[in-house]
Amino acid sequence: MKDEMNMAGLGLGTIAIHAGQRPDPTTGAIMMPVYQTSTYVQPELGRHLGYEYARTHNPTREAYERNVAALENGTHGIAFSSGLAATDTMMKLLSAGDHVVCGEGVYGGTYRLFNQVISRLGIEFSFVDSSDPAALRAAVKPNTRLIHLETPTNPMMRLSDIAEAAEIAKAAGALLSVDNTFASPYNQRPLELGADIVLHSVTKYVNGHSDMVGGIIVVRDDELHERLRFLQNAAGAVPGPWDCWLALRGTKTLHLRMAAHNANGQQIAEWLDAHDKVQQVYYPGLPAHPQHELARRQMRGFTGMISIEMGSLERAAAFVNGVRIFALAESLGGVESLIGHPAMMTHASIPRDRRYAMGLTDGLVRLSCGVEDVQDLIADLEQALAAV
Ligand code: P1T
Repeated sequence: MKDEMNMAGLGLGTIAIHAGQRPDPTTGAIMMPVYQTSTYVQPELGRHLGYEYARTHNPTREAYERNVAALENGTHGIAFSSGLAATDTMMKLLSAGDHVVCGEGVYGGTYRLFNQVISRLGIEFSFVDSSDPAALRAAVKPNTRLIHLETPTNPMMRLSDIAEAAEIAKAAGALLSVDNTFASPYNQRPLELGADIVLHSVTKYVNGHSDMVGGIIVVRDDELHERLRFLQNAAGAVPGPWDCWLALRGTKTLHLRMAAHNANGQQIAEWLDAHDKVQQVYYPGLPAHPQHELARRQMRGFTGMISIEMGSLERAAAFVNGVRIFALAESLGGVESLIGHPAMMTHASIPRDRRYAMGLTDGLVRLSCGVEDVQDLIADLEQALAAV
């Protein structure tokens, strides 16, 4: 039976389809089976076949972890039951008395986890505008152990310079973690830019089909991997085998999906930018985006995520209630287009003043452009805007 393919020098599409997988040794099945089991029989006391209990090991999960690790150009993937479970477990690398510098533009649930849960455990946070390297540098303290960024941010589409943040982290003796959910490994690979940890809500672009919830961490360093692998098993927020299989199925088309998301996102952002009922468009692929140059340097494409300012809650509500192909729902990154109102949905747990300071107003609408035919998406947005 063929061994796993060596991925060195291969393109991302080939990696997406083949990395981490080999035909099943018993039957030759080309697709990784779903090992739907909680435990493994041991031939005799003191000897097992490498698998003892499914919280610790599962072959379907391992194939998916190897696959995403290769997509991120890392060496180890560690999978979790949700994006927040991945973030929560990563925070268990820290101890009471440690300090974290966190980009202020992180997903509302990440902010809630840090501000309402982890901070109660004696870990201190500074939330700063991480798009400004000077602000990041100024926030570092002698006990800073982690710098955590999201780039682009959800939903303001602000970027942080990962290479520069990696230098700041290194000088401080801290780790740099990057939530790469919005970009996906097709558009951005933080480990190549010096990050120590990359994290995904797999629920979004990595899986891409809105049919499971999951999270993953990818690292290159063996010792960091050992610590995170220990925590994965010790804290136990692992995904089930079916969800791992769905994620692994999703990654096979990551390169095809992302190329289509990028193309639709760019075209729709340009169309919205020219529309007189839209006051502002936040999209890194537009030359007027304040970090367009950084986006071109750090990213391969700009995704299907677009936020727009409609001017008021009433106008935003009229717009999101008027769409027919776009669906009003939380989440993002699936093949189908979604629309959301961050202030009342995904970012409702962030206090109003903090939201407004970031530009996350009650008039802000977020679009996750799927891979439908772009003229149909534009026609849908046109008819919904006409009613505003
Ligand atoms: O939902 P979960 O898989 O636990 O992932 C949390 C998470 C982490 N990081 C980013 C950047 C995210 O956007 C999310 C989840 N976000 C949404 C559900 C949303 O609609 O924005």
